[in-house]
Amino acid sequence: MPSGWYSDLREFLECLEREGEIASVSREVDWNLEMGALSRIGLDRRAPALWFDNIKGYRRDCSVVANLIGPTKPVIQGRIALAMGLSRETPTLEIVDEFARRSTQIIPPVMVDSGPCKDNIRKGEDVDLWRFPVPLVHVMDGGRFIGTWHIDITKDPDSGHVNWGMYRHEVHDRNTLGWLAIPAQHGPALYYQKYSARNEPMPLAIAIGTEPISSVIAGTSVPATVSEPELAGGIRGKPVELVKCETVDLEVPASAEIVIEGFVPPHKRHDEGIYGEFTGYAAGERMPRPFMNVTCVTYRHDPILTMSNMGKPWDEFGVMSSITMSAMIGNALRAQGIPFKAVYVPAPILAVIVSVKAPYQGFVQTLASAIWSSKAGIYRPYIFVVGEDVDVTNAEDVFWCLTTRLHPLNGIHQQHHTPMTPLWPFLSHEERMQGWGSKVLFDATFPPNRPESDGSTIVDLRHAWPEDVQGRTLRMWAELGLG
Ligand SMILES: Cc1cc2nc3c(=O)[nH]c(=O)nc-3n(C[C@H](O)[C@H](O)[C@H](O)COP(=O)(O)O)c2cc1C
Ligand SMILES: [Mn+2]
Repeated sequence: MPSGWYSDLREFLECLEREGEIASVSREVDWNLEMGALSRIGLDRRAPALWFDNIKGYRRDCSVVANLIGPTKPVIQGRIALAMGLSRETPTLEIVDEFARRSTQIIPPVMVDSGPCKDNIRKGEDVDLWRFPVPLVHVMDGGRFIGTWHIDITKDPDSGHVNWGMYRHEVHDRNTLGWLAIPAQHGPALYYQKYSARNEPMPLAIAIGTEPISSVIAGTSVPATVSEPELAGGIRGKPVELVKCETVDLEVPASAEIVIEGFVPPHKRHDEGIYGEFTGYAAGERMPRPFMNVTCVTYRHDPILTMSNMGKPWDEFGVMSSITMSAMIGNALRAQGIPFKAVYVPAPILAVIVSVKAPYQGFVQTLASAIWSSKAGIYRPYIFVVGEDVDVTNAEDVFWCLTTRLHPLNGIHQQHHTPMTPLWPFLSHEERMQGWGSKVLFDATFPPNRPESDGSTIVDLRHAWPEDVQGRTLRMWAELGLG
């Protein structure tokens, strides 16, 4: 069990070392597909995170950490539990509950005068993003992506509200970066529209390699009314330390490994993408998108670049979101007083599974509407509602419920013309171009007024034997030593 909180990425890496959750790779590895393939193998085998410090063609003073929050054994979210200061064997729904509980407290950030991220400062002509061993992760990627696990910091030009997000960044050249933020989903894409309408460039700062919680919060769907730096403080139980940028009016975590500052010019576009994504597909097209002119890069001595390898489940986004989205959707339902037993959003996070005991006829529709109107729920095209006896984290249990309680005609409710993300693999080309999506609710609950005589009595250990017989036979089973 780790003690205390991590002030920077390096302290978290020390914790992972103590827990056997990170492995050093000191033999030479190529940034060109080899780091990508090795980290994919690590995800598939639920192996420790990987720390590459000998990258072909690069000085050894910059290393790369992959799979920081990747899937683990025995509990898939073990490293995010460690990031939260919990035991790595904490059961999934306990991590979700703890995240949900802490996310209702806010702890504002504190400003500091300087920090390790200012060890080295390179401005203007001295900016060279190729200095860092940026990986080409998948063979289908449109380029090398430096931003795959980081914080994007932007400010609403009207309200001054600061947003933290996480959007992929392809390196176009030594001082130009790609930027993909999907409008209906993200504040920054709307901020950019406001700056553009005024013909002004949008300031953007990217902090790579922060203490673990801040980056997790950047990748979490947080309502626009909530401040991510304050939420990160709440989850950590300790404020985030921020420092001013050199060339833009924004603040970044002081202990970040690498900080990239610059502006997204209005109206201009550069071809961007594609990238192998968390859905398990490289969906969408390489097409003109906004980009960032980099004005300054600051970095720690011996900087560590974090790299996330998106792809077929499980990847880091799936691991992280299975905790954070489940918690945020749960909190949205609680805020509206809508009863439920458990919510789980497993990778690839397109489906929300909720267990409930429906208190009245039509309740499931209200539940689905509430999920789809919450920030974390907007882009989940599938909702599966199951009975409260079902373990939402157990795919076999969920499948049993779906294939026995879901009425093939009456249990399926579709919504047309909903907002979409181009990353949804099932969309037709026309839908992608027109920006239309659709959603579906699968109601696998027995109606509240259904008589037991209609065959809804469950036959498992808990329901088919009296409690005293269950207890007695479980003890007998243990004595028999049958495992
Ligand atoms: C590694 C990683 C890369 C991501 N890249 C993008 C991206 O390029 N574009 C995007 O719209 N969302 C991306 N996401 C999802 C967003 O980070 C997520 O939706 C988050 O809620 C964004 O914050 P916001 O709600 O403040 O915009 C990515 C997530 C992760 C973990
Ligand atoms: Mn955000």
